[in-house]
Amino acid sequence: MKLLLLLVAVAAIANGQFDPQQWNNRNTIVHLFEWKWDDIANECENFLAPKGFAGVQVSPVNENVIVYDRPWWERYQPLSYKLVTRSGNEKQFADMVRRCNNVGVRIYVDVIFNHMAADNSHAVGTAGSRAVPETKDFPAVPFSSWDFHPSCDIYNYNDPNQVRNCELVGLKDLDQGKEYVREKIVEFLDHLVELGVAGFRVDAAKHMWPADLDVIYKRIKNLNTQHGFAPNSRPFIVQEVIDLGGEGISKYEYSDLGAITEFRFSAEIGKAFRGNNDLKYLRNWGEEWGFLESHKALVFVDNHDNQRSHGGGGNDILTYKQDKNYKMATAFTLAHPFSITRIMSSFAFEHSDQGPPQDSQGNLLSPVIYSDNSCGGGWVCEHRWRQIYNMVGFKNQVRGTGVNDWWDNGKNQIAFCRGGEGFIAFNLENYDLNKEFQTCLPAGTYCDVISGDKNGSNCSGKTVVVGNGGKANIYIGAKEYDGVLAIHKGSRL
Ligand code: QV4
Ligand code: CA
Repeated sequence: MKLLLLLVAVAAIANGQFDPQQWNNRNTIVHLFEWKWDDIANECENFLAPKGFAGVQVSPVNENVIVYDRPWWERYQPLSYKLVTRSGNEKQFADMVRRCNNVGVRIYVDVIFNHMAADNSHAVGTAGSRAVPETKDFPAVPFSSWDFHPSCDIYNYNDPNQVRNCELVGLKDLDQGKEYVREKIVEFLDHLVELGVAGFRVDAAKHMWPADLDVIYKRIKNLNTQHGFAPNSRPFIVQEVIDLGGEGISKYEYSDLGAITEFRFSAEIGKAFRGNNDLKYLRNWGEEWGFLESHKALVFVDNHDNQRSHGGGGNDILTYKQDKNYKMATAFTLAHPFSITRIMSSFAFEHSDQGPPQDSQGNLLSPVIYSDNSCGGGWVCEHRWRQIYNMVGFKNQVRGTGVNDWWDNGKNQIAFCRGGEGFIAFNLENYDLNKEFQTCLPAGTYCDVISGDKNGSNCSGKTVVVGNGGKANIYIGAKEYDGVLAIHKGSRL
């Protein structure tokens, strides 16, 4: 018995990095791209917790180079591991993590330790207004030229040595094989764990050797029990490895170390909901599509790179700019049991370098929150779109069930149940969907959470009457504002 317990404990530790460490009634992460820490703390309390979000991925937290015109991507050029950025300082960061954890919303930090800042002729200063680094000299860590790989360009992504030991767009490439470098990285990650974060998105993981990452991950402290984590909990790790096939480095080299950003999911869901691949094929959505196993894949319709054509992904990626199709793709993502889901929350942009909403001094601006839940001030807040946050609630309601009673019209109308907990239908045809369905739900009247909100016994959108035996007539007009309808046990009136 003791041996068995020991084995179970060892297995839990070995697999801990795949566990997002969320409250057990919640399961979706939102990336609040470029938000300030104070605003995220408010958002956790006022919106994310009440709507059932499980966590937030935050923008990089450590000091970065300041680039002329303040593009968003300056934050991917670290100067040190001091917790000071345009989003806030260490005190504000710590306060945010505490307040979010208190209401059951976990914080995941985007950490960059493949590289430090590039020699950058555009850089105009630093957060601490020190000199722009022209050499491999980062005194605030400190790192010096000893700690980096010799400079070379990555021009052949089929050569793993080059991808891992040369400079990604000129960014000074740290040598994680060196003991001192590992120590500095682990110090940084441990600091964040002490402050109560639940895990990390590891930037540019593909550009580091799996064996080095393995050492680094294993050394990180257990999560902070004073923030509500169980003793011996391991930080969740999701590694940014873009593997769309056909390159020298595969996601499978990293998938035993931690979860992976599954970019194929993003490409395929975009293709389907743009109408470039029939929805009927989604019937076997999941591993059979070449995706990683469910518990190892972090999935998203778009991310901060591919929504603006950085890092590849092709023309199929859907973003907030194709709103009707985007909401449908997101609804499918959240209705389906496959994988760990992340919602993108963007700022509006016209061109790919454009920075987040900011004043003339470059200070970030807060989102303006309207009474209908939406937001403005240059922020898009996809996570505040009813069709999206209500699907976060749907996913929470149907957790633990599979897909059943799949139906399709042989093309672009599909519907399915999640156990006896929820039902969803999609219409991407240019003709109406009007049909009797098995909804798998008990008889009653339900509020469609896409077209409206349930408020007590009222529904501000369409209602669906489910008869004895679970049958209901479902109507989604081709010209309707949204091409999806979703009902679940929690939306019963
Ligand atoms: C320029 C030239 C280079 C030259 C260099 C010399 O283009 O050829 O070598 O100057 O100094 C910015 C500029 C880029 C500039 C570079 C260095 O856009 O033109 O190089 O700075 O000054 C983000 C942006 C990048 C940005 C970078 C650093 O996307 O445009 O570069 O931040 O500020 C691959 C990787 C994958 C990566 C993806 C974008 O495998 O890991 O490309 N994704 C992650 C992040 C991403 C981030 C980085 C990695 C780097 O998600 O947001 O890049 O941390 O697929
Ligand atoms: Ca590297």
